[in-house]
Amino acid sequence: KHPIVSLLDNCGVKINKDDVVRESDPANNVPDSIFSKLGLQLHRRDHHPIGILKNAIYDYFDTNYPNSFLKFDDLCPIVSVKANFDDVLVPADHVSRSYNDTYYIDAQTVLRCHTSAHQAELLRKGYTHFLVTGDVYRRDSIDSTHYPVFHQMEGFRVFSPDEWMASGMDATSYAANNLKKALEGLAQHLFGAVEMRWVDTYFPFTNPSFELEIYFQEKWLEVLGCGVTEQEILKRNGKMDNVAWAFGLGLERLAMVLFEIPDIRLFWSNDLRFTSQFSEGQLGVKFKPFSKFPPCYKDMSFWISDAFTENNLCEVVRGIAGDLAEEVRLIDSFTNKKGMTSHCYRIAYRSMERSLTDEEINQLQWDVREAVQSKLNVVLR
Ligand code: FA5
Ligand code: MG
Repeated sequence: KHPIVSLLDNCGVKINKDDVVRESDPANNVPDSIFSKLGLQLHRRDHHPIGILKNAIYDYFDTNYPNSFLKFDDLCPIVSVKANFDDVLVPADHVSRSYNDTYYIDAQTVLRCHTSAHQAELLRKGYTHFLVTGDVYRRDSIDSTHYPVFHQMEGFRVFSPDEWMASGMDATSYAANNLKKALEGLAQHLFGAVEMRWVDTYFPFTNPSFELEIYFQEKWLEVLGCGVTEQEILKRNGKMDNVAWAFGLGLERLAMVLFEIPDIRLFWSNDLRFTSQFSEGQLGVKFKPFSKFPPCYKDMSFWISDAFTENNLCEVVRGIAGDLAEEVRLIDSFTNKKGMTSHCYRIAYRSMERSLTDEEINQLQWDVREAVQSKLNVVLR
């Protein structure tokens, strides 16, 4: 039985299962490496850093808002295009809808690219305070803080008019204020003192919208997005006279800061030297690297075609090298007189668990070159 079929059974998703497993379905762009992650639910393992973090966030909400936030951590990651995009007002031409950014099972069904996919459904069911934790899927770049499968926690809170009226503030400022206080409190609860900053941003489903960044490994790391919910979403789902805030936490990013985990691939490691360092309820643990093998860099140059995208390249690289690919970075690009554009990418190979031999890396790079040439319609130089 194909793993996705049992998953669909459990989710009660009504789509044609034959379509899902038919590799040739033109709308299906989900590779095996992603299929194999479906259903693993790292966020439901109490000894895994993601599960430990989820429970710590639950504690914060239970303490500060007793008996108010309902928790969901088992909603099906396979959702309709409507739930993932339309219901949260993502415009028809928004890049996130493209096959380049999102994994499609068929033309109407995707692997959710954010936990916001559940907002409207839960609002319609009448919930006003909820947390939704789950695995989310995106075609994305390759580096230490990006992975095509990761975990988010959505938070949503609806206010009734008397709540902001009493404050003398307008509804939007009241909600924005309350949201920032809630998340600053969460950061304080998780990290104690930490260097952080708010950045204004845009989401189709909130206005105003913000991101929180934390200073980590000498860089600003974006850990969450949030904002005041667009009135249209409330209106469509029976909350016309209310105001609400919402957030989406990047759980890997927060766990990297909390446990000092340097690379996002480690969350998927079954190596006991990783897994044994964490235990249920233990927030104070700092990860001790068990090996520091040097990365090996290989460069690859090619003439691109119009259809070339970096996400496609990254997926080909992951398809061959899996988690041995640590980073794929554009290091040079130029266009010649004939209008042809050349890109040079540097791939860093490194195992978190062992040292790689020269033969192994050369073979990987050879296979990557072959695959890039045959699948991406580019001309190697
Ligand atoms: C969203 O996904 C919004 N749905 C969040 C939101 C919810 C905003 C509710 C407003 C209201 P964004 O694409 O920025 O936003 O992702 C949220 C977080 O997920 C990021 O801040 C980051 O911490 C994490 N994240 C994004 N992409 C990756 C990735 N490839 N690997 C690991 N973490 C990621
Ligand atoms: Mg973002």
